[in-house]
Amino acid sequence: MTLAELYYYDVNGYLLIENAIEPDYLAYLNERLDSWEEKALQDFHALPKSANPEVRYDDILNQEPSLLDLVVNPKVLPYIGEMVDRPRLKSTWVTFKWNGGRTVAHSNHTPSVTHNFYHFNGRIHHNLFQVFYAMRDINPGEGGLQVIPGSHKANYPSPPDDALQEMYIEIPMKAGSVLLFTHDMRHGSFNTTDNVRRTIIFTYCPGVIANSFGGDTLYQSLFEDAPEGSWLKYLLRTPNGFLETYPKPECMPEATMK
Ligand SMILES: O=C(O)CCC(=O)C(=O)O
Repeated sequence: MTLAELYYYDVNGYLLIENAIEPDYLAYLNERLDSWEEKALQDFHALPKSANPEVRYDDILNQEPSLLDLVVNPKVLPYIGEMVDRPRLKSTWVTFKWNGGRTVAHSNHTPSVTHNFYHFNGRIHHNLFQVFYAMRDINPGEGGLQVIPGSHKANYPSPPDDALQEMYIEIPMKAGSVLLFTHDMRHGSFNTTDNVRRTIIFTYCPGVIANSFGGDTLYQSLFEDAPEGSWLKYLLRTPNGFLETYPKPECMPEATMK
């Protein structure tokens, strides 16, 4: 990470990186996701009329092996190495959002609960580091993430969202770009168009944090198949308090301070 990127990320809570997925890989992933979207459309039609027009498949990594290379995307790995302590992969999901599809604004930041805490102590530390890939262009109104820049450092608890509307900015994205952000930053989204928003989202966390569901062995079989000594194996390891359950690769992607 450059000093400019560190400064931008620390102040705002997010960073947009364009061309984060090689064009051939992006095309291949989108081909795979076409069948998921067909399935999602059926699931969407089965939803009650009053439901949020969104279909989300959690734990997509165990169901879609084409995503494995994305876990160790060389364009993103240095940022994970720089900003997450002893990182591991916690959650993976794909989301399709139709017109009216919404994620209500939220964040896990509190000014006082220290385990929910983005902080700086000689370097940036995260609890939850979000890696949000646009698989198609997300133009204004098409469900781009809406964020309150800097809210990951708020010292007061969030008032009701109605009072905050003017503080949100929306982040349009090009297909193949990635938005890195701290889950402490307040964020949500709303698709007001007829274009389907297609995103893949990964959460990385420090090795001490447990999976949200699926238990410690969520990635066991992928871990076993991953090459010895690889970053993939390391990121898929089980959590275990302050202990490492697999050695970190020696060749850490270090920040290039410019
Ligand atoms: O899918 C969205 O728009 C929201 C994603 C989100 O809330 C998250 O990554 O924490």
